[in-house]
Amino acid sequence: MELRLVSFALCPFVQRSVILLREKQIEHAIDYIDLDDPPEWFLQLSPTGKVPLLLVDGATLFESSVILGFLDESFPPGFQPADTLKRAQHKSWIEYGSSLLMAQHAMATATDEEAFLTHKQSFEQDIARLSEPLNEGLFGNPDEFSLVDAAVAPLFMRLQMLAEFNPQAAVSLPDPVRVWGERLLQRPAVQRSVVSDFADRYRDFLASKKSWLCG
Ligand SMILES: N[C@@H](CCC(=O)N[C@@H](CS)C(=O)NCC(=O)O)C(=O)O
Repeated sequence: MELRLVSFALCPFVQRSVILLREKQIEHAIDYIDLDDPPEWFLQLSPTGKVPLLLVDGATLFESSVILGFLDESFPPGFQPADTLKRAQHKSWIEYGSSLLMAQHAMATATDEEAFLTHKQSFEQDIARLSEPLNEGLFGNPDEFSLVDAAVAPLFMRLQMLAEFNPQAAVSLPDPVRVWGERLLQRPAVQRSVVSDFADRYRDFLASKKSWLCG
């Protein structure tokens, strides 16, 4: 199977797939595009105009959660629970992870202090909801990797960087969530899932959006 991932270097949704590809050591190629000036071939292939796309022997997959499911089911070992209810619950939390990524982006790109603090407060409430499945053990043994891990690790990476850019961006996290994030950030597949100058590019990107945090 020939796999080509179409990426924008800063996209957390693409990063989910890279993490899984690296965890499973699946051979793949990555094509980076500029989302401010997307090439025509990309617009032809992507119905939503969004990355990631995964090109599989020329067929096109879109939506990060679908790509995660395809890669997991096609390349053993599988990282999803066998139990159908638990598997569906994992998918629910992956979707929740997507909404957290959007909320984090809104917080990071807020252009004044008041808007930033409003976004931060609601983000802290939203991310705290992850304590519930963690406390219930829904995501399994901490040493077992799951697709939920791949889906939320980009969130923790950006939270850590934002706090380094500006201490006011440090969000308070309930212990189970904080520990989960710290554990994920230690995984080699997560550390190697972004371009080498990611932090600089991310800060420049936020500055270009007139982010209050990086102004
Ligand atoms: N629901 C999509 C979200 C992907 C997404 O929002 N990608 C952003 C970059 S991080 C994008 O391509 N934006 C371009 C646009 O909205 O025109 C997924 O999970 O794959």
